[in-house]
Amino acid sequence: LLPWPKVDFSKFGEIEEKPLSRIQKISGANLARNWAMIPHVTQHEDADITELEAFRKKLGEENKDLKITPLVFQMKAVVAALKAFPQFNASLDETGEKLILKKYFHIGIAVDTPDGLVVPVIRDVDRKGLLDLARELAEISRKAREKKLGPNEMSGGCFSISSLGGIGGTAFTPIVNAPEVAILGVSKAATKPVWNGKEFVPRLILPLSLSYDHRVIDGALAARFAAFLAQQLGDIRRLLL
Ligand code: CAO
Repeated sequence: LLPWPKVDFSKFGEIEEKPLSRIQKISGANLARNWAMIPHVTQHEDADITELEAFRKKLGEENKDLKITPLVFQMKAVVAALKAFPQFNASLDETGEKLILKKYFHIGIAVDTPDGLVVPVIRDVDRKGLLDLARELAEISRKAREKKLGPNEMSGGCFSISSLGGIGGTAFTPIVNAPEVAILGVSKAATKPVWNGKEFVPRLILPLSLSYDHRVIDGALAARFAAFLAQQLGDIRRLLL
């Protein structure tokens, strides 16, 4: 690789120097390694969450003390997909010759903080209900923003979710959080006209972007995983199974 360009920017105009935070340096090194070493592909999929949103709003009205965002439903849908496609709940060992399949379901959640990106892990998502997950999500995002997360709260993840849905966007290409083999990016849900065979009807559509390590997962499997996820989110009866 060519060395990083060394430029005296002050030659061209006024500048200011700002050192990177400790978190930015650590996450930057990890992101750079993962981006360079993992052959990434991103599969995009749409989920119709019209019914899911109606249910979420109802649940929110019944539990006013809690903030129940779409993310907790996405966590449950991801666990269902990991169970159906165990290759996604896996890591390559350090030799790159063996796949380690995990029988537990710990999900990392990318949290944006003033000092940079951190990924706390919520353990045993398969064994927790939506309300417990909402409570835990609020707790870890608060801890993340107050820099109170311990190392054990940021390790052991099987799969990560990066939700930019509260901000905007229609799709993006998240970077796999090694040694995990896939990550789900979630963009902002929007009402779109959908053809139901007779007419266009307004439906709430959630854009999903699944990045995966192509050494471990092939495109057809990723397309199936993403379609399965969309199906889970599209039919809350499945999600509650
Ligand atoms: N579509 C539409 N609206 C959405 C949505 C989606 N996909 N996801 C969340 N929302 C809504 C929420 O319902 C909430 O609405 P109200 O304010 O009306 O209640 C609002 O957006 C804000 O949600 P939130 O961001 O506070 O909560 P969350 O559970 O969705 O996310 C957390 C929590 C911690 C993941 C988030 O705060 C965060 O930090 N996101 C950024 C992650 C990030 O930086 N990823 C990038 C990694 S790569 O650099």
